[in-house]
Amino acid sequence: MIEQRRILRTALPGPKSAALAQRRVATVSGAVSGGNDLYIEAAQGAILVDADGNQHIDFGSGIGVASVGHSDPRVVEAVTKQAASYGHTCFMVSPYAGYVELCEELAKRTPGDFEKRSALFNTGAEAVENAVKVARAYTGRQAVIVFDHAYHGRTNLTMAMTAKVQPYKDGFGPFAPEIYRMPMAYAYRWPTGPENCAAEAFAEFASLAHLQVGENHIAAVVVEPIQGEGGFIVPAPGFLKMLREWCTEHGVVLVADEVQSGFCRTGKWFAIEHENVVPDLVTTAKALGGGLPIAAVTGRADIMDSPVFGGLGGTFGGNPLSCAAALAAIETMEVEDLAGRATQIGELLTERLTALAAKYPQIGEIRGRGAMMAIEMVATDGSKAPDAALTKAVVAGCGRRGVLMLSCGSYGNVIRMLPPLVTEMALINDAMDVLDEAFAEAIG
Ligand code: PLZ
Repeated sequence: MIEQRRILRTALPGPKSAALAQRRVATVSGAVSGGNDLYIEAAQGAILVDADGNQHIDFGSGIGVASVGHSDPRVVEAVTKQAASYGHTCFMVSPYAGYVELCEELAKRTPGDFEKRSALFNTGAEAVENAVKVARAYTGRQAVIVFDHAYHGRTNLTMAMTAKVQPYKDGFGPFAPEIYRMPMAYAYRWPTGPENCAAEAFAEFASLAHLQVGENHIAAVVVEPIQGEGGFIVPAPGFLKMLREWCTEHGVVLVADEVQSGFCRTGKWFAIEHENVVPDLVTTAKALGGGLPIAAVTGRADIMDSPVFGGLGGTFGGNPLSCAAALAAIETMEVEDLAGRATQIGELLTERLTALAAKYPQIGEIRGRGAMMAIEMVATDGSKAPDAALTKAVVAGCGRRGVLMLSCGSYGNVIRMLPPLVTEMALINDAMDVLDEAFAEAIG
């Protein structure tokens, strides 16, 4: 058992981590993204133990994956058992129960009380790609609508769907065609004020869709119910509902990309439920696998069954180990009421962040839902100019003190908080104390 406590035994990074960082430079592509130089040797619950024995509080969860906590006992047991039994047969060749059982769970947990079907994949990007394939097959149309600040992945199609060029798309074109980007209802930065945001963003969307694309060419609208990499932007209330109604009116498939926001993270099984909106398709990954790679597209049976037989698949999609892990992770979410825990974490985070914002006017906005919370750093002159330098300094200051925080946002000025949903409140408080210290140090 790893004690759920932050412990610093060496300067960071310690000698073993530093040595690994050197070996990395000599062997890992310099283009692979990197955060810190702390090499992890063990992890449990909300604590990461590095190669030098330092214990860090994990506020990133491996980018929203470890919602059930690191090394969740149910996941460990299920994967160990599965590995000893068989590791891979390929569902398309020799099927097995785990795949079917996971599709049953997905049908049960995702929004909508209609008949559903799922297909399983390996990564979030692959799930998004397949949702687009399905929507195109179903509608016989090609165009796909995405939004400002969107992140959907790094494959060719999903790069086109992702908004930000640096670092995701730079030099990697040409990109897939028939992707159209529309304004996001980003209330904090909406020019005429947050109260007008949803209606005006939707009006602009509807106008652009009509004038520049044509409703009858649009296969899908793909939207993150809370934008992840783009800055934890919660669409202004009502915006998702307006999109839903518009999609229904025009026969367009509404895809909720819940890769980052799904599976209890926001205090409900899926973030879109907060807006009482039912999408036609949902893409999931990350937390679904409890640490193993797996992804899914789930939705209306008639839509999911519309591609030709054999049109969906892949060697590893729904690998037995990943299915076993996902079934165990879902059980933990249910039994431990992790949605309820996410709500509690969100309440404590909101309280602590509100106090910090009163102290540091650089915090322009606190936003998010449940255990998917963020703060946006801006200039203090009222201009809301993004302050990426301060963001970087605060994240680094947290890192030096043993709290792993992640930044995000189109302007790199958002600190996001994605602790495992099993994180004890004492650890949340400790991390918030550290965040306070890091702010004080960075501001000087
Ligand atoms: N859709 C909403 O958040 C992945 C990517 C980090 P994959 N987000 C983290 C990085 O720098 O690569 C994500 C997401 C949403 C799709 C994806 C893509 O999921 O499993 O990384 O392919």
